[in-house]
Amino acid sequence: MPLETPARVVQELAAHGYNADRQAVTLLANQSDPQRAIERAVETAPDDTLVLSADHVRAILDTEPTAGDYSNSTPQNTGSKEGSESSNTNPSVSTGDGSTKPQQVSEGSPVETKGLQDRGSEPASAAGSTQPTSTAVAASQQPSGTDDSGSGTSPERSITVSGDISSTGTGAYEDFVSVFRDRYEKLAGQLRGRVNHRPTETIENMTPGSDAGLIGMVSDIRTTASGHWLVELEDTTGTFPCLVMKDRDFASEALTLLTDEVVAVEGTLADDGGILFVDTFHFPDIPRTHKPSTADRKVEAALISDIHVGSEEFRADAWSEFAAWLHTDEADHVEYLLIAGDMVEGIGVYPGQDEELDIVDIYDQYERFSEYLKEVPGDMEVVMIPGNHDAVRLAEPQPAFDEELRDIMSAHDARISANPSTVTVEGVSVLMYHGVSLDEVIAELPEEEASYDRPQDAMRHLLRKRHVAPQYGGHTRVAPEAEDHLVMEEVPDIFHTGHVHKLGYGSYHNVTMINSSCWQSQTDFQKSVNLEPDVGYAPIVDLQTLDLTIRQFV
Ligand code: D5M
Ligand code: FE
Ligand code: ZN
Repeated sequence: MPLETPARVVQELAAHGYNADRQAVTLLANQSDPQRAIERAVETAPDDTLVLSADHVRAILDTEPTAGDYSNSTPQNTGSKEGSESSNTNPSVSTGDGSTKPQQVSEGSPVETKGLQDRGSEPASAAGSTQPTSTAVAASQQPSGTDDSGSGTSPERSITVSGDISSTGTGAYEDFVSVFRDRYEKLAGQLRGRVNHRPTETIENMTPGSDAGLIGMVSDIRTTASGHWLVELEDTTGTFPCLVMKDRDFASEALTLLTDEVVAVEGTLADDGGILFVDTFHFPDIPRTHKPSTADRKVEAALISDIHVGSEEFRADAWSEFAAWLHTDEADHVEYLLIAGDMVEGIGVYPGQDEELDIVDIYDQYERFSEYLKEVPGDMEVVMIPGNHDAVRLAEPQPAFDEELRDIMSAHDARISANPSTVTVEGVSVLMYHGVSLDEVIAELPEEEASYDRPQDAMRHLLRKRHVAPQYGGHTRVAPEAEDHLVMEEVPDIFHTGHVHKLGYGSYHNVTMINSSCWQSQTDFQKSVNLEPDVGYAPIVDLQTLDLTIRQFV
């Protein structure tokens, strides 16, 4: 394994049971033979050392005739550029100082003067108008792609879809163990290079009062009698209690935690060693340096969800207006249609649903949906994933529609994939996830952190946790699998969800977030839970610039 990057040096040291401070890691990574330098550093470390210091590394390098000259910080090998970059590119650390606030999207010159940063609760400033409302929001930086194709000679379309699972889970206890173990491994891997951490079993034996850090899955969160937060973190060696004092400026971070997410903490062990007083939280997070990819030509995608065909409240009028618009010159560049679940209303989804069904047979609902899909121009590329109203298992990840349903929906030759899936459209990666966990995030977090009026806030928390459905056992059903397919291993360029029937958009560390409203008026059930849906909006993304335009069709 090449060891030219700090992350790899950290891994190698961890394999020997050591951490090192950041400067020491950089010194080792800059060696022409990092492997040998690490071995020497480890061999000569004092017995009780857990963390290798830069001084120690310098001392052994000074006695090493072929080692680099550190008084002159010239990189020793080609890996050192990458090394020095990544040593200071910690993804955002949540210190409660506001550093993880969503990045404002106003940078890119909104067309309207309302100062659209991200989308709040007021859909359609032009509500009531029968014309489509158009609101452009620049949600990205400059495009990185270059248009060398010349206008009029469009390169071929390119689209790939990944994430389609063929379920391997048996539902056995071992599958739950392996899915959570895999989650821990994947997310701990994202945190390891950034935190000086030890396994919990080692921390239990450390000197009381010393500094310590650990990476764990949140197994419990409770308030103490005096109003502090006690967060129990679990890793593969045990659990350890971590106390967040209520008067610390980052204490509110504890309120954003969900059970089963993976975080890292650093702090000081109590005098009796049995608890860690937290000084900092670290989330897997999206690196601030993320640069979204863009298409090489002018091409657009419409991102929608929650069509609910078969419901009495399905808005056929709005749908047909949208489909008709797609045939107009204005929509010439809209070549892709991404649908993030709830194609149909389904049956037996909530109590009393049958009284509001227009079509009572689930297959007839898909037949009708297919007819509506045919209104869309035949040359559009369509991608569909299921939602909780669709006829696939509820537990996530939800597999793609089966053969019978694919046959019914074959009209458009649509790409049909699992929930969640990543679809890469002309280089732009879109993480499509129906969004059932948004209910959970909104229910668990304080109102100012996540609400139905601003689904993009809940989406931002999922991005920070690098997991689409962190909490197990509530609204979201997680399927036992060998692997956790719900971890965001790669940073998406666009995060597309639906489910809550509210329009919301924004940008977080240059990831464009879009929650795409619905095509169904308020149901009695939604009335009973006070849900006022946003109906008939189509967010359109320019894939070359990542600018977003919201159109309304009611
Ligand atoms: O979800 C539409 C919205 O309605 C979503 O935010 C959840 C909410 N909803 C749906 N079912 C329930 C139940 N049983 N309790 C509370 N809230 C709910 P959709 O998936 O389209 O039904
Ligand atoms: Fe829905
Ligand atoms: Zn839904």
